[in-house]
Amino acid sequence: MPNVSQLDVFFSVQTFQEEQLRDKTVVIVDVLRATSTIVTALTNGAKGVIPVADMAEASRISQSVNSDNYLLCGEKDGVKIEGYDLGNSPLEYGSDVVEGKSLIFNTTNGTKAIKKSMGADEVIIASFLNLSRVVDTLRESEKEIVIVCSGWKGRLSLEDLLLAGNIIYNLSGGKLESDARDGAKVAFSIYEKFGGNLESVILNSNHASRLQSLTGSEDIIYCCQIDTTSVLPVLKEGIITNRYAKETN
Ligand code: 3SL
Repeated sequence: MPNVSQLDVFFSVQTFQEEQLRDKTVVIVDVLRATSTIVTALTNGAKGVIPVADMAEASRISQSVNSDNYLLCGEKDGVKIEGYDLGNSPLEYGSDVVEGKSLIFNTTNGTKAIKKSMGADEVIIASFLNLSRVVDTLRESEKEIVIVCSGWKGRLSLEDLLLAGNIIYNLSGGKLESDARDGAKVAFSIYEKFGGNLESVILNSNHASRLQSLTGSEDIIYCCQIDTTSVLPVLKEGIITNRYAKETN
C-alpha cells in the first residue's frame, strides 16, 4: 500500500528535474492527448510505443528501422507533422492501422515528460480510459509515487490535474490527510470541485479550446471516457508496452 502522504504532483514538464523522479513510481498524465493516444494504441494491438523528445530523434530512429513494422506518429502544436503516418488523435489509432506495429511517437509535451522520467523506478502511462487499472497498480506500489502532469509548454492543464486528483481521490479513499503534499492537496481539491462534471469542465479548458479550433471536439469527448480499457502501458528500456498484453489484447 503506498503512503499517500508522500505522493507528489508536478504540474508541467518544465517544473521538475529528472533527479526528483529517481527511485520513484512515476505516473505520466497527458489527457489531451498523448497518454490517451498511447493507451488507445496499445488497446488496439500496437506492439509498443517509442517515445521521443523531438523531431530529430524521431527521424533518426525511423531511418534505422524497417518501415513495414513501424509508424511515425505525433504532432507539433496539435497538428500532425508533415510526412508522419499518424497525428495525435486517438481516433486514428484503430486496430486496422496499429495492430502489430511499433510506433515512434513524438508530441509537444507528453513524450517529453515520458523521456524525462527514464530514470524512475517505474513509469506508468495514465489516462481516464485506463484509470482503474492505474489506481489498482498504484495500490501495490511500495515506492513513493509522483504524478507528472504534462501540461502545455510549461503551463498547467486542468484536464491533467483532474486526472491526477481522481487518482489521489481513489488512493486515499476520498479523504486526504492534512500531512499530504501541497501538490496532492491542490489536485485532490480540484477533482473534488469539478470531477462531477468532467466532460463539460474539460471541454471548457484552455487546451480543449485550442484543440477544438484545430480538430473539433470528438477527441476531447473520447478522452473524457472512464475505464474503457484495462491496459497498463509501462516504460521499459525506452519502449512503452502493455504490462497485461496477454490478458487484454
Ligand atoms: O502536448 C502533447 O503531448 C499533445 O498531447 C498535445 S495535443 O493534444 O496533440 O495538442
